[in-house]
Amino acid sequence: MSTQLTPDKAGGSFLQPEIETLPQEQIRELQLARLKEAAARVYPKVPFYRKSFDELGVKPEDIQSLEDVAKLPTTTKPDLRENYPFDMFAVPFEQIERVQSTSGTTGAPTTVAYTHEDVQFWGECTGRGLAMAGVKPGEILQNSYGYGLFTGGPGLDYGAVRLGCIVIPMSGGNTDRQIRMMMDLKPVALSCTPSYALHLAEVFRDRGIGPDEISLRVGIHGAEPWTNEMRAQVEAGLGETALDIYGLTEMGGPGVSIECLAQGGMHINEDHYYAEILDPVTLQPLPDGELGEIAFTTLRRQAQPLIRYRTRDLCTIIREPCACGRTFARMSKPIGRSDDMLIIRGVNVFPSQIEEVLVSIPQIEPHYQIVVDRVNYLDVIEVWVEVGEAIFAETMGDLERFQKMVQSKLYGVLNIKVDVKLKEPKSIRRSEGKAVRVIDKRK
Ligand code: DLL
Repeated sequence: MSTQLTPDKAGGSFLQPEIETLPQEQIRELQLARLKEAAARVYPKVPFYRKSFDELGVKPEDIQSLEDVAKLPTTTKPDLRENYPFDMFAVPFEQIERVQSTSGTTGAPTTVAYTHEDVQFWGECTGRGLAMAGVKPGEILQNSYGYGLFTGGPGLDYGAVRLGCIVIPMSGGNTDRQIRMMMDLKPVALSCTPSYALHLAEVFRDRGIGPDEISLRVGIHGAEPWTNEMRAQVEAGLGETALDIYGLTEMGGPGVSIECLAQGGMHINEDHYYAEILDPVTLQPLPDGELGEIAFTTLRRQAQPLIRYRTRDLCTIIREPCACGRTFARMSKPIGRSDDMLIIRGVNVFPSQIEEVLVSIPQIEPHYQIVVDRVNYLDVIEVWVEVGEAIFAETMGDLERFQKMVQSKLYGVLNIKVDVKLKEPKSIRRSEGKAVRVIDKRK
């Protein structure tokens, strides 16, 4: 039996219109009821939460309004590491269906566990995302997020199953095979990181295949920060509408929030997640519209519920109605992570600010690397940028003038001197998953 979809007002569809268009007041009522349940679930079952609730002198019954969430303790990545691998579980092992994990490249890995129902809810969230992107039952999704411990591959896969579309479980890498499948099976949708989407676009271009010969209509790209300038390049290169998707392992993976075809921020699945923007220093909740760190409470998860998990991602919450007709609040593209912010000679620099400048210069390819070092006690920042074939063929003097121009554009935005190093076409390593943009040698 194929899933019945209802059109939204932006060209996509609602998977569950009765939930996705619920008036904000009713969403808040639902969230309060589920927040009370979540607090009541973790307090007796997770020793870490019993201890941290007790330390603050708060009991689950103290939650009488959504604002009372501020009385509850926050949870951080180090908390999860200390309780690795099993101590955050809130159900017996017999009820757990699977675990996924972070890569652990920056420390001990953190795991997330799912009951059968948690997995169904996960598919519901990503399935809504595919529907809002306009994918229909019977159409084909090429899923090029990594399968395995990373949540990207399985997360989108469960969404495709929920929606009833056809999934090609490509996983990441093996670009030749990706291209072959895309040309042969003609998927309408592609899911992968934005940096990998750009790489695919580049390979198509090198093989003389134009965007109009590619069957893609829509791309669902996330798992790393990317700018709207980068979005424009992906759209032009692949001939698709590129949408953003956000999530993190600790919250169960992709699908915490997803963009609709109105492309004005990502709708938070508010029936599953309660979002707050916190001041990263005082940890006080900030009003809607202000930039801060987004924290989430899982409202329905059984195996490993988390209360006020501090993501470190910096963004704003948008509550104005969206053109698509969804009532779920949206979050803006994260501008970066509070722990990714580079402090160069006292000046705060986000990699996304550098990306915005670089991608706006047509002669530069959208592949770059930021290298930070300390020389004679002074921070220095180099930005390696890859130039296109045309500019690479120019004279030394022209290249020098070009380099100065890039440098001064960066100075205009960042207010610090950046050393720009021009690199040959195709010399910067392409990513197959998440791109590593910053090498900080000071650490
Ligand atoms: O990246 C889950 C995911 C898979 C999301 C596929 C979207 C698509 P982690 O590996 O745990 O999980 O990394 C989570 O990645 O805290 C953000 O810093 C960053 N991130 C994820 N999505 C976005 C996005 C997956 N759309 C961390 N924009 C998060 C910016 C993102 N940053």
